[in-house]
Amino acid sequence: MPVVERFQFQHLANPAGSIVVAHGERDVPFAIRRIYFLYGVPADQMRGRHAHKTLTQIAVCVRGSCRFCLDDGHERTELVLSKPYEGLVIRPMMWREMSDFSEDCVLLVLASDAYDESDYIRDYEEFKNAVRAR
Ligand code: T46
Repeated sequence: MPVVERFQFQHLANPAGSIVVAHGERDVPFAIRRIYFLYGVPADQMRGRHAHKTLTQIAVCVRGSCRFCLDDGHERTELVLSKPYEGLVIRPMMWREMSDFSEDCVLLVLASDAYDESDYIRDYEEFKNAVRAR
């Protein structure tokens, strides 16, 4: 799997404005079991700093922008999300860090499962060891 996997939402634009649409299991490659969004994140804050064992997610900045750093244990890549119709697929066992949130940033996340703290790996060394053990 590539480290960076983008997701194009269906984008219906006309002079009256735009609509962005996604159907779970049809467009999005999983059943959407949860959505959440981050907003009001101060510009000097970093979030994430973890990987998930099984969760798959798609993150999209529906307003503003933020920087993602993705790390699969072998390769680390950075990118900026800034388009409300361009998502980022984050597969299991991908370390992520989010930073440089714009003041108006709203980061929407579609998730394949319910919140479960036991699915998180929050220690980078533990993450690297888990990747090595695969
Ligand atoms: C991810 C990135 C992109 C819940 O109780 N339920 C939830 O559904 C979520 C997402 C979080 N929480 C609690 C757990 C923590 O006590 O909210 C607190 C902050 O969560 P966390 O530090 O994990 O937030 P981020 O912004 O570092 O990470 C979040 C998601 O947790 C994570 O899955 O991939 O956004």
